[in-house]
Amino acid sequence: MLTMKPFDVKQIRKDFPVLGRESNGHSLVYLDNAATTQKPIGVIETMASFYRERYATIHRGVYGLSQEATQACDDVRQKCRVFLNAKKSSEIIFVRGATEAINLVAAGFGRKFLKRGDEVVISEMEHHANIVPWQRVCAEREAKLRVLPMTDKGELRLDEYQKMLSARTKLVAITHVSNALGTINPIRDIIRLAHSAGAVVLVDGAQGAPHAKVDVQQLDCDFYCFSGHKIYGPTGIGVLYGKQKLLEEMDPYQSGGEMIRSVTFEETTYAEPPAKFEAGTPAIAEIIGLGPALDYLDKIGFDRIAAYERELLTEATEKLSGIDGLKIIGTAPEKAAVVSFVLDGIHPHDIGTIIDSEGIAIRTGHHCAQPVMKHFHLPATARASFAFYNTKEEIDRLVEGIRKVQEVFG
Ligand code: C6P
Repeated sequence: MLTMKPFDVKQIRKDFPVLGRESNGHSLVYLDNAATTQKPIGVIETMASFYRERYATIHRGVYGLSQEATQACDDVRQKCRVFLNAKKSSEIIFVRGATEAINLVAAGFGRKFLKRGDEVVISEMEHHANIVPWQRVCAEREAKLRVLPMTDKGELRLDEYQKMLSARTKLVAITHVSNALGTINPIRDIIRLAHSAGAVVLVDGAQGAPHAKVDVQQLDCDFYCFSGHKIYGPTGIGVLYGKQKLLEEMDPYQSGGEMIRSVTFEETTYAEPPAKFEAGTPAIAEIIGLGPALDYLDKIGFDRIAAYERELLTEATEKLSGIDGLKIIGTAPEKAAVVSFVLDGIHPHDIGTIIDSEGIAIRTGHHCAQPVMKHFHLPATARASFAFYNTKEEIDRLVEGIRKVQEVFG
């Protein structure tokens, strides 16, 4: 039997320089990983050395420096292909992040293929980035936006989903993991059912890709997207995976340099994917910085990441549940390491502010998921979201911090 190498979190933390700093006179406890993750030294140094020693534009230069930068970006596209197990690297589109990826599909697929009376299915637990682009394109195309409800535990109602799907359903856009609740959705089933109704599926992987191995061929999703900054890489870079055939059929998103084959004042023809969707000079240093982030995840391995994060989730859930007056929001059996909670009589913003004075960083608010807040009749929650560099001692610090908050409000 194969045994996993022990998970040495102390050693891992040494790779993330910021984790060694103080905040408000205490050692920093960073628990806002669903918003954005910290960067390993390899990412920081790769970007710095690119700017220091290797910086140039890509695709356009006949000179060596530019060719080197072009090769480095092509190598990262290839790494992204392997990361998602896409068939071809032309199915990997560089975007600014998950938000831009979803807008790209709403514009490039939605505007072109949605017709009056067609339906787009999203869910009640979507982030605004996977609601608003669909609302806008449905209004423009006179299509109907349908919302798959969830239970009070934060699980999608698959019974309702089956009833909702019909020949009118053109697209299903669902999050892999909820940012506000932590629920891991059964996306394989969701994709299979959508396909049997003839719909294409976009999976918002902003919170999924950082926590588990994604295999787009096995999932058979039509689109999958994620943000680099949530998987230990730079901001300003993300990935949209799309099936080659769909990318060829879709319209481009932005127009300008790089995305064309030929331009005259009478007519423009477009380049093949991925260039067709990558107008303008890309985020070169950020693309290059994404490479070592993917290497880092690969080195640790998603089996170990998932197992360790599950331990953190279990421990945090048990310890927080033991606090009188604390209620966890989002109690689905399949969860990523995200714990949203509220405290009796205390506004989440006060929780966030007071525990910040203890050096603990969590997010408070509606988490860009106002329909989730509405479901639970809440204005906001406090959210602790964990990464594989967090420790059980940090969970204890969070618990102590929450007890301090309760003391202040006595
Ligand atoms: N969620 C959070 O704190 P961008 O901003 O494009 O990198 O990612 C947008 C996005 C899309 N989908 C989901 C499920 C997300 O969680 C996010 C970003 C952050 O929860 C910022 S609101």
